[in-house]
Amino acid sequence: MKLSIVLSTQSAQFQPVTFKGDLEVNLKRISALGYDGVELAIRDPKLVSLDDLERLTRACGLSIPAIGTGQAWGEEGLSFTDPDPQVRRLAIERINSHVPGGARFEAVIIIGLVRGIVKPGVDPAQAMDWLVEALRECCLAARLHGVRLALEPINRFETTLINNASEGLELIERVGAENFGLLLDTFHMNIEEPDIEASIRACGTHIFHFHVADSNRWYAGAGHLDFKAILTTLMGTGYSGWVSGEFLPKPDALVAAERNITELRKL
Ligand code: LER
Ligand code: MN
Repeated sequence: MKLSIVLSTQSAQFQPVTFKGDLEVNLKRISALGYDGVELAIRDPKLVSLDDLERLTRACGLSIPAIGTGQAWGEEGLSFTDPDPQVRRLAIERINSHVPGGARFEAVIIIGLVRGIVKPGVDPAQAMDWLVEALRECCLAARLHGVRLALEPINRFETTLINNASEGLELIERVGAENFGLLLDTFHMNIEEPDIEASIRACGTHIFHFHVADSNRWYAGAGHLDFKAILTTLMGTGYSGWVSGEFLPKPDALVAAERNITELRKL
């Protein structure tokens, strides 16, 4: 099982980004704990140097399996489903601007909250149409460079668009792109899925990336999720991707990261 953990390349409000702050120091810490990779949360690729990221991660022997993009929503309000066409255009361009990084690191580009929410006064069917259109455009741009996109079903308290695995699978059908799949996150699944293992099996080969946090969004082992059953089921689908820790830095980032990897390696 290839294990990674989320690291933000810049400061952000989103709480569960486990590591924030000095990139070099954090990469060294993550590598020393035994992680194989680091999932980078990048608000805007213009703010980072791919050369520097490659040099720094290589020096620590870390891969970059995925790039998180949600800060474009959290910090700037960009989304695929905003009623303002200019905002939708900027969101599409922002996601397309992650493609060079995705190609260089063979990283999946994550479509989390940048999909947006159904804003007041917007017809939900219209929001879905905007979402499908935007995803088709981004998938096409990414496909030319062999890059994959993964949409993350996110719980109802954070978005009204695509909360669970079955909605994710319907969206995959509608988008109809080979390089489009799902990112499943155990924290969201614990809220939304009637049966976590059954949903993992239903998503099967459409799973491009996987986030772990326990039921309380602390590290694996801190809550009541059965990670043995969850990860056995995931591997049973033939999944050969990454299991990436995205949890609250509690009691602090280092302790959480250390306890998470200890728990998961035990399985
Ligand atoms: C991001 O991966 C995530 O899980 C969301 O909760 C973002 O708000
Ligand atoms: Mn997540």
